[in-house]
Amino acid sequence: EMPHNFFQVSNLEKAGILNKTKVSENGKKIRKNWGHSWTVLHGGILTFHKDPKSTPTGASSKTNHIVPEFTVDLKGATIGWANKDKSSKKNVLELKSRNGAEYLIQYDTESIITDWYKVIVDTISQLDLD
Ligand code: I3S
Repeated sequence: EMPHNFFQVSNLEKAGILNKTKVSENGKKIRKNWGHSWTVLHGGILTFHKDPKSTPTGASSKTNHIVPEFTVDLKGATIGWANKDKSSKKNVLELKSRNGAEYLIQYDTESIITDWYKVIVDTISQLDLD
C-alpha cells in the first residue's frame, strides 16, 4: 500500500512548458516580457527557467532550458485567474508572492493551465498549514 505522505508529496510536484512574464517587483510595476518557460514545481518552490530564445547573444541553446530565471516561494503566495485588463491573452493566471513580486502565467490549452492552477492552489494551502 502506498504511504499517504508519498501520495501527498507527489501530488505537489509538476513540470512543464508555460508562458510567463513578471509584471511587478517589490510592489512596483515593471514592463512585461512574455516568454516560454520550462516551469518546475518542487518543494513548494516554483521555478521558471529562461526562454532559450531570449539569451543576450540570441544563441538558441538547449542548455538554457535549465537555467533558472525566477524562483517563487509559494509560502504566503496567492494565485487567481487574471482579470481581462491584465492581459489580452486567454487562460491567464496571476501569481503574487509574499515579497511583492507578481507574475502572469498563461497557456492556450485550458486543461493544462487549469492543472497548474490546481496544483499551485493545493501547494499554497499545504504550505499555509506549516
Ligand atoms: O499590459 P500591456 O502593456 O498591454 O502588455 C503588452 C506589452 O507588454 C507588449 O509589449 P510592448 O511592451 O513592447 O508593447 C506585449 O507584446 C504584449 O504581449 C503585452 O500584452 P498582453 O495582452 O499580451 O499581456
